Amino acid sequence: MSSAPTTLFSPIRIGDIDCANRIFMAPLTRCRATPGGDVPNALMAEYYAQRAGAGLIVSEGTQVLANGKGYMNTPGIYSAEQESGWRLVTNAVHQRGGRIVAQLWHVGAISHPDLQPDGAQPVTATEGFNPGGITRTPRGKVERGPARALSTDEVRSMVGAFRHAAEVARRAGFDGAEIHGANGYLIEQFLRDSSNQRSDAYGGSIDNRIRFALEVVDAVAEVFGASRTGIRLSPVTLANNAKPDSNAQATYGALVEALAARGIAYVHFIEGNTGGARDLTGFDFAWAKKRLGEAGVTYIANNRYDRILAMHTIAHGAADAIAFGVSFLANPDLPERLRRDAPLNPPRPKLFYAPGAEGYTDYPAL
Ligand code: 8OZ
Repeated sequence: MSSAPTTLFSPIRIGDIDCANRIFMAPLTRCRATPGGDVPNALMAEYYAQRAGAGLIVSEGTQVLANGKGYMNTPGIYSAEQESGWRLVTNAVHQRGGRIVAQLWHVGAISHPDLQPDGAQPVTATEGFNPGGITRTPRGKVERGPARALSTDEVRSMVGAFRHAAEVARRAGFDGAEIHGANGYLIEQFLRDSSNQRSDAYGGSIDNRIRFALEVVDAVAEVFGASRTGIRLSPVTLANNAKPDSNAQATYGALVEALAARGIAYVHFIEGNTGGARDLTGFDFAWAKKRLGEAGVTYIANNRYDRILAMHTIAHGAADAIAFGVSFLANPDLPERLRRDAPLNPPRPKLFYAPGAEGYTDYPAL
């Protein structure tokens, strides 16, 4: 029996989510939520609906708690108003035949007191951990400072916050949830020994450092089912000044084994340094693809893919789907353009995080 070869344009079923093609929209922070309650709105619904031709849309990072916020005007996913706002988004995407999962996010130490309820100190794995760097708050540009360690009880509450956010996402009509375990944010702060020096059950050994991530996975899977739960990982990124783990292969390898055992829908890998060179040194991504594949877990690849690299990667079975970030932002009809090998709109980076429709919903389709 012969079957058509798998291409970038072939449908794929990811857990229980049916996707029309393997050209996915990567999560992209755009800072267009309505200020005040960080509420998703009609403009955001239009933006996502324009991109419904993606096999799967991963929403921008959406904070699971007010203290999980690290940038101005990122949307939340914990309040009743936010649930209604997200309902606009999921309805608009579904009406166009698309699929969308919510990316559940807590920035941990990447926040700043100016962005916290009551000007509180941001929270993280280790007392005093300071990722450094400059961020923008309502006061302008400010330097990040040291965060405080979550107590063991607070870590358990944080797992509950992810569970609550998944419940909001499910009621809002999302097809599933992706846990943001990448790019130097809270979950990655727990994973790496460079940012986790805890001495309780959530620090020290690899089993302890991956515990928080796995408890979050299990909590989200209780809400959506494992077949609608994914996680994004960046084993070797330096994003947000993240320092490498002393043994990324061992740490992330143990996590991949545990995720394979759980049979979640997918793992979404940032290959190399986020938005930077595709230097894959430090983690064996091909091993992860093979190990997850044996367990029926989809491998989504991301980081600076273009049409040719994406087509070759799918044809060779090195990934099951490819997530495109900047090119999807600038091309609402990216799958159609890749199909036809049509030219792409150039992105306008100055408007990536600016308010309003300009540089957001005004990129033309073919
Ligand atoms: C760019 C700007 C703000 C946030 C990430 C959520 O790196 C982000 C992000 C990216 O994962």
